[in-house]
Amino acid sequence: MMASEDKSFAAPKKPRILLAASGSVAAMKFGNLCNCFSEWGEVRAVVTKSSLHFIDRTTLPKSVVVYSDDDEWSSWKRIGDSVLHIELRRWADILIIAPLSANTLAKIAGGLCDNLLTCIVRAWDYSKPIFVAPAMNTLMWNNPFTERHLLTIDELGISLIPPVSKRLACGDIGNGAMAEPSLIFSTVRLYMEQSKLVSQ
Ligand code: PCO
Repeated sequence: MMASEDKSFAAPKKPRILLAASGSVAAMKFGNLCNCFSEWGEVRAVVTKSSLHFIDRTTLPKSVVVYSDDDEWSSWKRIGDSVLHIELRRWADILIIAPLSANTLAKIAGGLCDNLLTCIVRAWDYSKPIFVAPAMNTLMWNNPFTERHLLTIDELGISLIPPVSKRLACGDIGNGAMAEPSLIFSTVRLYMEQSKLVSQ
């Protein structure tokens, strides 16, 4: 048998996708995003408190378990009990944050970890990929902090799926809208297949 041939009978493992939403109006598309990824991998979701303003829970597939800050410490009573942000980062093959708000971008770039999502990022094993799809008002996107923060997260090894120009939630027209869920899905899937992190 050739070394490269796989003659095992085991079903190929589905990629374990950790999908996260932070507080931007674009979180209204989170259900759509979860549906795209659920057809391909095993999906678990992490939501921040602010993202919950925009997420309609009824749009999330039933198979997707949703974790929020309240879950982080509710199961922890004593040393030896599991810590949720560590369990989730061990479980995941990849983390995708879509939308990534200006605030969560700044927190990640500054190393802050004050909620479930930022604790996962701070505790991340960077041999595994993270993708982010920012979404924010054009002036926030054009603010000099954004470039500084993007440079910093790029150095950490986080991959960017850039925002696009269109009419935003507030009526402004310009860059800052989250990339379409279908584009986020195809970008991540292509990456995982090309880097052989998942079988095709
Ligand atoms: C706030 N921010 C935004 C967020 C970025 N906008 C978007 C799109 C949505 C509609 O297609 C809201 C998803 O425009 O990602 O608008 C203040 S202006």
